[in-house]
Amino acid sequence: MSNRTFTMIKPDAMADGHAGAILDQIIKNGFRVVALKQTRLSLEKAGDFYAVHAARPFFGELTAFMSSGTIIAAILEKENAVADFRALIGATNPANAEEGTIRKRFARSVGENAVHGSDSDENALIEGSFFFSGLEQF
Ligand code: 3AN
Repeated sequence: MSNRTFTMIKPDAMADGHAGAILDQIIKNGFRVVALKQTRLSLEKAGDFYAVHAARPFFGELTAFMSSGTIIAAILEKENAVADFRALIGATNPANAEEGTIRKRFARSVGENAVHGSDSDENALIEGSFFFSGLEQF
């Protein structure tokens, strides 16, 4: 079990002014910031990042949305990071997310759902290295 996960604050939450509150909630819940940057994905890069979803019907919508504005990408550290972070962000569809979770508080919809959280240790590593070199991780 690894102690790191990867997150993005998505364009909806950035545009809605929630980045500060989301980072505050993450840090107050015991996650240490290993790496962090504001950036913007091109449509092509968004497609690379979400390649596992290429066959899903929402792929075009997802990549268009994820390249529609700036994001904040971060690697986070905590014991049991992947599972604890998934619990903190809540269900993919904010309508089903528990009260107080990041998606319940800040997401607009299932497609524009405020934050990404890795779904496994393996993907956390792959996704973190998509955005950050070893020299950028502390
Ligand atoms: P999660 O982000 O909770 O792991 P996944 O892996 O099922 O959820 O989906 C990846 C991303 O694809 C979601 N964060 C969401 O932005 C988008 N997505 C998932 N389901 C839908 C849907 N039915 N319609 C539009 N976008 C979706």
